[in-house]
Amino acid sequence: MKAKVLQLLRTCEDHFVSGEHISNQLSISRTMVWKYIDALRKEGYVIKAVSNKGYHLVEEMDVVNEHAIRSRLEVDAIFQNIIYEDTVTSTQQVAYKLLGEGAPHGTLIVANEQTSGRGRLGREWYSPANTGIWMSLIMRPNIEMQQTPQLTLVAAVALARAIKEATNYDVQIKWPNDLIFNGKKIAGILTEMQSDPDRVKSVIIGIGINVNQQTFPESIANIASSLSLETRETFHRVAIIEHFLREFQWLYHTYLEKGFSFIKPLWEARAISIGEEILAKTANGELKGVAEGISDEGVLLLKDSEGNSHRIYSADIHLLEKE
Ligand code: BTX
Repeated sequence: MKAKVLQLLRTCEDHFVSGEHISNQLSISRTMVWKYIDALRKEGYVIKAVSNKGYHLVEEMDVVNEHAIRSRLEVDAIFQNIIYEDTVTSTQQVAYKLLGEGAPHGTLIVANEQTSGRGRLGREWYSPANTGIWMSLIMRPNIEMQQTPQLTLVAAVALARAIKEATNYDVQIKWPNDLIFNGKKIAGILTEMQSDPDRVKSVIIGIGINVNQQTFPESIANIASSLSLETRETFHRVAIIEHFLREFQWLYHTYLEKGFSFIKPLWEARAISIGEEILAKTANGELKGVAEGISDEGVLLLKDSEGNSHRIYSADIHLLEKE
């Protein structure tokens, strides 16, 4: 209900909305309207009340919680099962637990802070409170197992587009899972698949976005940054989440319908490593060469100095000229 009150206040952004209107629209008493307004104020929303006029949402603070997200969902949004926690070990871990309890397709887990956020291969993901977006999506796509890595690329395009819409800044994608701003990593994606021997049962897509951090631990300060550090502005995390969910839902469904060929040009238009000399560190060793692009399946194509082509399914990519 709080989400609906917030939604009504937001749709009347430029003017007052009367308590009577809210009470009629939501079929609740005027006293209940007042209680919800009071609760929203306590969360940090600045809501002006003028007798005979009603309520006016003067300022939205960077409030992230379940109803702040729900109030911004499209009517046809698939992310109806929203779980918000203040502190978790890792939203991926929460997602695994919820999967065990039968969580539906389109479950969204968001945390304000992660104490054991993780990246690929068990690496640490720095996830301090109040400044970043740490979330996981549970999806149950009907795709082949080898297609799962494509979902990382779908999410990367959705994220780049969402950041552009919410902040007006362009970010780039480094294959397979990094978002880069001014040469530094501002977001990462971790896609984990659960499968039977022959089919994908579910996929957990973890997204970490550095939004308003002003500092980073020394160990990653030279490679990591936040949207705020790069632009000297601050951003509302919930607005970025809103745009991401919309973009991801649209791209995900279009991908399932039309295949990866629809995503490929959108991905390539934002790709940072293509045409560059790179070092790919794979589980089987290192390969040096020019990144030629991605295949129709989303696999990275690399040509070494002897002209041999290699298909890279999973690796860490280092741009040689710039690093
Ligand atoms: P990755 O393995 O590509 O990157 C991990 C590496 O990135 C680390 O080893 C470190 O060098 C660097 N790093 C650590 N923290 C940060 C940070 N905040 N910003 C930039 N660089 C950093 C990337 O893995 C995938 C990350 C997914 C994170 C999300 S958050 C929500 C979900 N829950 C969870 O535990 N993980 C995912």
